[in-house]
Amino acid sequence: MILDKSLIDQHNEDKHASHQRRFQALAAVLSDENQHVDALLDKIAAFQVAIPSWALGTGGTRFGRFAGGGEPRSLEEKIEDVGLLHTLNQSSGAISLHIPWDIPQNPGDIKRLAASFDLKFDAVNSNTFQDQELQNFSYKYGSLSHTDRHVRDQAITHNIEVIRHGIDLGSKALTIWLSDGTDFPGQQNFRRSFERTLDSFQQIYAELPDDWKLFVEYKPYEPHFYSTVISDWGTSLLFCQKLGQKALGLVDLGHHLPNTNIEQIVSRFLMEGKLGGFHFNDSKYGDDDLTVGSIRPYQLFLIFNELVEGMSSPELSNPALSWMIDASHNVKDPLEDLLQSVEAIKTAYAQALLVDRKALEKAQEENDTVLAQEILQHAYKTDVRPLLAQSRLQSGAALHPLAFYRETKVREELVRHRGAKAFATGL
Ligand code: LRH
Ligand code: MN
Ligand code: MN
Repeated sequence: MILDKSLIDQHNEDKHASHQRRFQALAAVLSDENQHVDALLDKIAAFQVAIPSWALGTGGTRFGRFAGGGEPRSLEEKIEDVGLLHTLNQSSGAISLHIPWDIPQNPGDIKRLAASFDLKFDAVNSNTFQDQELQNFSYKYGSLSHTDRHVRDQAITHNIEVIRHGIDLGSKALTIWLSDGTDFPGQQNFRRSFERTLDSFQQIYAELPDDWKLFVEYKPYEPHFYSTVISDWGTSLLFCQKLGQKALGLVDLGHHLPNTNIEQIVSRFLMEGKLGGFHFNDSKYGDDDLTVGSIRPYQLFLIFNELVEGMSSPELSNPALSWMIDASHNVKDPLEDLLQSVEAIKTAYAQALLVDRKALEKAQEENDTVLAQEILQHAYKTDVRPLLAQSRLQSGAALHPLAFYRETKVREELVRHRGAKAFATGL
């Protein structure tokens, strides 16, 4: 399905007058506060968040899945869906593939299709957490960390194949989330499983093209419940430091134990120049993969506050970051959910851009705790929605993507094209 751009123009015209009133009011307040509105709009417009190919179908739990219909049945249709999102918000200009869930059979065609929607390929993701039909060895007791060399070799070969797929598509990074771990005390020797994993990583790293990055994702539990090999940011950093310059940590917001201070982790990674990117989602209990910003928007803002500070600091030299959503759950229309997630990410980013850095630094130096909080919360409480809408308007996107999506009955149209029983493959 390809959206008719003139419908977006019509939508923007209908909403233009009320939007202008709200935007002009905000722009006046921001100018009074010495903010450069045009520079803010440029930064907001440039911020692109990649969409994972596995988020386009309704997610499930181990107890069930309630698919919604009209879901993409192939990689081509997944690209079409991301194209739809990008047309609506001009902020989702990349797709991230999980191999072998989404193998590009004919990479030339796939690349052309993506380019027709103005989409790039973000990091490619390997999968050694499931056994595939034709594979020789099982990952039941691990993959890159396995005690048996044959299993490790199989997992290494898979990762190298994923790099090759990525090269064909123009990706520039491989993300490894290693599910390896144990379920019971004593099951494995922690040190040896680390060493085996490092050896496997080194072999994969050796195959990375010069201009590629390797993202090392960490997670404290699930699918294993006693230990995981890459349990936390410290372990991820350790691997990255041992591997070399191209290896960088990846922060998935859902991969922390409750109440972890994620913004401080972000600051530490940035300090070492070792932050690679993000998997955005939100959670109440564990790796819930809920819509970004739906549970703890203030935490998201605080994370972006560190990101903006760290990425603009002349003392630091972290490489450019990769932004991706990693969320999918049981109840919402996945496309609506992704529109909400992108909006939440850009909201937190815009609010963080508003933080008066000089005043904050002064308050910190003078130990003025009250003022420091006031400065942060002043930015956080600013309603930046008209700023985001204006940035969309200037980029040719819809003023209100979600409203447009519903008004034009996009999902109904997808169900008509693909069928009520079209369920996406993947998770
Ligand atoms: C693991 C994870 C990881 C996977 C994705 C499907 O919980 O976050 O990033 O690749 O889910
Ligand atoms: Mn993730
Ligand atoms: Mn996860």
